[in-house]
Amino acid sequence: MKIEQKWREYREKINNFSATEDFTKPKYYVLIEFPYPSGQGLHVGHTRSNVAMDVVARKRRMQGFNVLYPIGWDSFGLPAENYAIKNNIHPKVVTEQNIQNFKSQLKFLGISFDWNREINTTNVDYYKWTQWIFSRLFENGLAAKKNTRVNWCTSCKCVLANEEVISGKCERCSHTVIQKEKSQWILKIANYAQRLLDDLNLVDYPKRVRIQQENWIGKSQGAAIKFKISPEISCDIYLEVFTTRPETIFGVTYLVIAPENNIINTYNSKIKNIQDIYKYREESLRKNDFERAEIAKEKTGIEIKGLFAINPVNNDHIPIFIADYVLSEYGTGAVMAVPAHDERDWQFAQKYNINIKKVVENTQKSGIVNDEVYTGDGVLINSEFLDGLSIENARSCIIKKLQELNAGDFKINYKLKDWIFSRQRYWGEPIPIIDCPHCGHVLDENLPVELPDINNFKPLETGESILQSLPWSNVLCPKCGLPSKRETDTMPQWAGSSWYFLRYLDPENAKNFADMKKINYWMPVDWYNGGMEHTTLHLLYSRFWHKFLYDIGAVSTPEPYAKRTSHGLILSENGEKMSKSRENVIDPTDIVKKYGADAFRLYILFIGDFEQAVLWNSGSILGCVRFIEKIFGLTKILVKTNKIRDNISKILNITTKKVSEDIENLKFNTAISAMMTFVNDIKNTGEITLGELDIFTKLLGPFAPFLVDEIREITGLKDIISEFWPDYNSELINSGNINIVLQINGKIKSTISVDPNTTKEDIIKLAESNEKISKIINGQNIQKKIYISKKIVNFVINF
Ligand code: ANZ
Ligand code: ZN
Repeated sequence: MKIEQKWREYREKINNFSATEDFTKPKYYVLIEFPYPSGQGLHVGHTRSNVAMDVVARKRRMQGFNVLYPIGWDSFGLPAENYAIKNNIHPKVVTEQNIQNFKSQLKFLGISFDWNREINTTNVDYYKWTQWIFSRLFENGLAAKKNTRVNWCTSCKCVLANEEVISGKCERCSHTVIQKEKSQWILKIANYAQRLLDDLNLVDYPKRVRIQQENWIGKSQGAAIKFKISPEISCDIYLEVFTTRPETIFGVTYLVIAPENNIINTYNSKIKNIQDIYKYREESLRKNDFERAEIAKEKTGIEIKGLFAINPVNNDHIPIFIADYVLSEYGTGAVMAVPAHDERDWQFAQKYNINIKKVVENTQKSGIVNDEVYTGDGVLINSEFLDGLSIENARSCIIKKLQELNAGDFKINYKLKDWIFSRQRYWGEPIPIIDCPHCGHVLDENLPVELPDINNFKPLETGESILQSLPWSNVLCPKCGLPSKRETDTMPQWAGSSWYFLRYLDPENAKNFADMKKINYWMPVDWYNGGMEHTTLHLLYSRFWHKFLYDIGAVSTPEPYAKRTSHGLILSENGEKMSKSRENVIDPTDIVKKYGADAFRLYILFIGDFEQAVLWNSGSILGCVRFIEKIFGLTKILVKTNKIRDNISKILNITTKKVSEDIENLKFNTAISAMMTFVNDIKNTGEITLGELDIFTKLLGPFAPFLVDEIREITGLKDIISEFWPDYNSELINSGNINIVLQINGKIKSTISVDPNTTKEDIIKLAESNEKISKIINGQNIQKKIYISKKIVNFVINF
């Protein structure tokens, strides 16, 4: 431990991990999600990403890159504010204490961050630029105030974004979320939906991340169709529906509108059962979208008596219902119901005894399924001019017809909604807008708009921020001078993290958020690792802001992150999520004090596949402690020659290749086992040469930096900082190997090259995992595996 402290101080003093401003060097930008400095401190789960990316950063430095691996604090947000309210202490003070705590924890672990670029979203010098970006969004029409139904947390007294509502509950406090009508700032992220989708082709994201982004954006292609309403009160009033199945229009037997639909108010004098309708509407407004859209739930609704709709293609008169399974915010908030071919409509029609008209025939088993809903492929029936057409052909045909009739057109719809951007809380960036009775919303160009220093942060009973009650909010309009009111909503926590990776490039810049030369050099981020829980919120928001900055020429790349990876959670020993309330949090500092930072680092990487969730196991760390002792033991059998022995050369090359590749593929655990194998092999020979130790410690350096610094010093090897990552010789790795032919049912499919000492079991395993073979045998019934010694593996399969 003393050794570690010595090297910790040494590295800090000579500043080895700062990125340089030498823009002639190739660059590499490694990023982790900057932490929210919570009062609970860092737990072992948080460190998985930091340590893993530290290995990457250290390897890249040895590969000759100018590496940027920065750290900062995402420090606005509710927990600090709630704590402040409860304990009567300024959130700024709480936040500062938490940061100091996190900082010492991270330094203890020996993460090679560039501490000279530390940022903090609650610093005025930082949030000035968050406000600046908001101002540009406002100028470009992408920020506006809008009356919307919002998710309202009854406990936090705060608006939540859709992404912050989990199964109808507040993500933070788990209290019930209700719907409330409120005037809110929104950012028009939906305008960027298509580009956020398209540009996934420009980046290297894991499949699971990509799919989550695509689903969240939720693109649907179909048609918007207008149905006339009778009796008509005005020829411009239609019910417009959005459908992904326009070809089923002859099967429409009713329309359904969301309870919020305006038609009800417009026609209230014509509706015979208006009182019942109002009652139903009131009841459904109490539910949130999550409850309403639940597929399993029994559908409810009520017919609007006195009105009917007219099908534009055959002039059928059809009833109109209101039902809360139709969401007002999706599509047009109205649905043409085709009970024969849509599950929900079918349930609804059964319940309310509505006609079911079949228009698609299942050509595979025609005539069999008559009274069940059919959602599959087939040909059109009962549909006049569409009869006999395939679904695809019928779709283009009907849209043409609707266009002719002026009753409909192609339509693309996205599930991605605009981003509700205001919070009625104190501890956030003030929105730099002044509301003037004469000029409307006017930008306050005098940035930063600072949060006033106060000592009571409790929101008002009305749910508004305390800022509204302060003299601070009374200003004169910058345009006309009339007494006006400042915007007292603040930004959500997602604001500061939507652009932080840009501030790292130039954290002190007072004229710009970052200098363009630096942006040109450093962007995009080369490798960004973070949690799966951030793939729909933070990743999408920050991509949106970056694209906007790109559009106004403020950054040089359309995408912020070239490559994204994601780590699995570290769970407590009994499989629960670690949290203070469960009292199962493991503090890395305790482990480091007991076993050392290197042992901790090795263990957190060795614990299991980086991309999968794993259970923490305090006992297993001893294996890593013993590995470190073994490595120290090598210095006792050291032979002072730079030579690499012939019988060691091959295993050293194999280890180098394995460690080099495994780091790139996030297989830190198998990289460490390869190094363990190497150490055992070396021990068996009874000695190690200085040349061998040199290469081995270079491989180990990114994983266990303190140990390596010490060993290299006492054995007279050069400081690893000035050394390069070792190369390997592929020819040597394969030399002396034998080729094994892989067959399936006696036919040659591939070959593998193996060491002649490999066991039969291992050879069969290698054969099974061979790319060509595994593709064929996957999911098949293997009857026999035949091994002909040192020559052939043959899989016998009954296809
Ligand atoms: C007629 C139809 C026939 C439909 C059929 C489906 C099957 P996605 O894929 O999610 O975009 N829909 C439209 N707006 C809705 C709303 N506000 N609330 C609830 N449901 C709504 O789904 C689009 C389909 O969901 C649309 O296509 C519509 O029903 C329904 F055999 O129209 B469909
Ligand atoms: Zn004015």
